[in-house]
Amino acid sequence: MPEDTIFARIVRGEIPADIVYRDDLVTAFRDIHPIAPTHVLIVPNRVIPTLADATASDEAVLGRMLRVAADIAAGEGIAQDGYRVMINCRDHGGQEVYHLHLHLLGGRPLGPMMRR
Ligand code: DGP
Repeated sequence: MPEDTIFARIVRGEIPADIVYRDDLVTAFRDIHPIAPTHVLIVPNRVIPTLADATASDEAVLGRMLRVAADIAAGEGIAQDGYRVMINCRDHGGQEVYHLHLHLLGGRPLGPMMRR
């Protein structure tokens, strides 16, 4: 069942995570394998497997994910220098966990977006 993703279990409090924010639509927690000093994942509380599965009825939660990313970046003290938000989608996007999530990365210069 899609409700049984690892991130759904974190949202439900069934497995531990370093939660930095939660509200009625989204939960944010630190990535278990950070690639930057700040590496936070922001996920919808209700499972949407990938960005490609999002519909018009998900616009509120998609917007909330971005707003919360900006608020967390401000709280982490990385907004002034800047940061990156990223969503990996499906196979070619390198998505590993099929529960939509936004990566918030910052705290050091992140370099160009991708290798050519
Ligand atoms: P992606 O490739 O976009 O699907 O990234 C998945 C991220 O999820 C990856 O950076 C590692 C992170 N992750 C996987 N399992 C767990 C977990 O159990 N807890 C936490 N906090 N992060 C996890």
